[in-house]
Amino acid sequence: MAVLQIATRPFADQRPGTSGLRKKVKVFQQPHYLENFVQSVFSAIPDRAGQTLVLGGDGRFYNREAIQTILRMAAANGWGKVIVGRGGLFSTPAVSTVIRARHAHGGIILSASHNAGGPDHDFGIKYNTANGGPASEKITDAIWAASKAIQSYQTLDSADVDIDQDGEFLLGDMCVEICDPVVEYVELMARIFDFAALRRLLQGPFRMRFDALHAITGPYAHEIFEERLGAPAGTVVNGVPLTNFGGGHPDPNLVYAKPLADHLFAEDAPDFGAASDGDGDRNMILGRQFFVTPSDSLAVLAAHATAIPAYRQGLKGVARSMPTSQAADVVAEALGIAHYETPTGWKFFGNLLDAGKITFCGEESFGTGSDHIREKDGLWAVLAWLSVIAHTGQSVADIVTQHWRRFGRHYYTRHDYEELPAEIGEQIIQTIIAQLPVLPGQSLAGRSIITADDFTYTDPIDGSTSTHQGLRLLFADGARLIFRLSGTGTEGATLRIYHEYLEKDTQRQQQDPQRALRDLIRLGRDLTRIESLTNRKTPTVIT
Ligand code: VG1
Ligand code: CO
Repeated sequence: MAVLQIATRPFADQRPGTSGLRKKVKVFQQPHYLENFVQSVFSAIPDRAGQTLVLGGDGRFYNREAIQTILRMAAANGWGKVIVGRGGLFSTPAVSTVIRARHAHGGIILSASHNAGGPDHDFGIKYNTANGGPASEKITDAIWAASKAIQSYQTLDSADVDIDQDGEFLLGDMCVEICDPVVEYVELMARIFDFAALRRLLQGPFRMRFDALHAITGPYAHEIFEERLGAPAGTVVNGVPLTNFGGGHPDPNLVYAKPLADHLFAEDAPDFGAASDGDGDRNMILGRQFFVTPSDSLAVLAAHATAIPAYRQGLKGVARSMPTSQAADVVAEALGIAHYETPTGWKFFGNLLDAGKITFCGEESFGTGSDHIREKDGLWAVLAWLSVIAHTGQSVADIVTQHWRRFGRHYYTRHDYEELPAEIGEQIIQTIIAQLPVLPGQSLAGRSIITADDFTYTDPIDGSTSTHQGLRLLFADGARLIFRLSGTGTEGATLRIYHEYLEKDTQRQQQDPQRALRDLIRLGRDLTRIESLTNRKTPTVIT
């Protein structure tokens, strides 16, 4: 089979965002667009010859076509072997698992995660390195640089291969292995958790529902909850992955996973509900008539970590992304372990995990995980919660309210304004940046501001610095108001406003967060002038 050198020209918009390159499917379908980006990824990995690559995606529209293109290009670019999940499928946590288990050099994940799928929606591509985690900014910058200079790409003159049968075959000089995408991941979960104890829980009167939102976790959840843990058939709903996720947003929050939320808030609700996102790395946790914020979830799991066999020795430390509430910090201080604050995006946890500084980490955006892999992991979080429930014998609501009584409640809410005109998004951020110097010392929303800055992070392991990671207003009482533009959207700009304060008074821990945070919410609206600039009276999504 001949290697072809195809001439091309750079596209100006191939800069990876918070988590890889995400664009409309139509953008990816332009001639050479996917190929240019894949070649730029390969060019950023000069030592790839003869190495192993893991490849798979969340099954969204264009997944199968992209797999064929990438296989041909991988063969032409000298990779030794590519391990592909059967049908071209792999969840993000499973890719991370397989990279580590098989000592692969890296992996390519095809997903736009929580963004909608289908011919008119989103596609995405992300590169992970040998530790199983998202490529560092150094590598994504190299990919971006390569994409701006590209003149040609290499591919193979070959027919499509069969990705639906397990086995190994040669494509040019490269070995292709098609494997079960579920097995290795499930084995890892069985090593971390006490499956016998979870089986006892799920085979008793305890009832749960897992909503896979027609995304990638369906096959994994069926195998874990129904096959291995013996939960009744029907525990997993929407468990068949569809290329358009059944027309919804595969985003596990109260807005996009509303049917699950409604089910858990109904009269005869089950004890526990959970959902995951398009690529399986996010999680939403619900109890009967109870929603657990992701920030609280990280803190609760940290406080109860020793209930899980793999963490019985305790945690080395915990980390959270900057906009995530400080609930986990309070637990870390009580446990006498270190805590870290990183910018948004899982790639920033990689060095801390690799260096053994932290065991658990999480983000407010429904991401929780541990050092078992280098990605956030939706089903891991669900199994962790089930372990805490099995261990304590308590309901989700009791576990969380007791946690608040002990550590205080971090009232928290995030307001998203999606699909703003890009220049308005930029204008809002610049307006706040202009005010940063005069804000400290002022008293606003009934509290005094002590710091107002644009968050800069210096990685404690390699000393690298990341700037412009979000605007922070820090108040004297520990409250925070944070502003960022999303780095994963594909349409205009998405403004995220994060609000938080700590309530230690146990008599005042049962309020509606929107009410408890109303002064900060109003201040956020005023400072952004969102209503007068955009005419939007309410956010698109409130979590
Ligand atoms: C969002 C979240 C961030 C998360 C990222 C990828 O990024 O806020 O916490 O790491 O999505 O998650 P942004 O830049 O839009 O705020 V996933 O599940 O979409 O890979
Ligand atoms: Co995701």
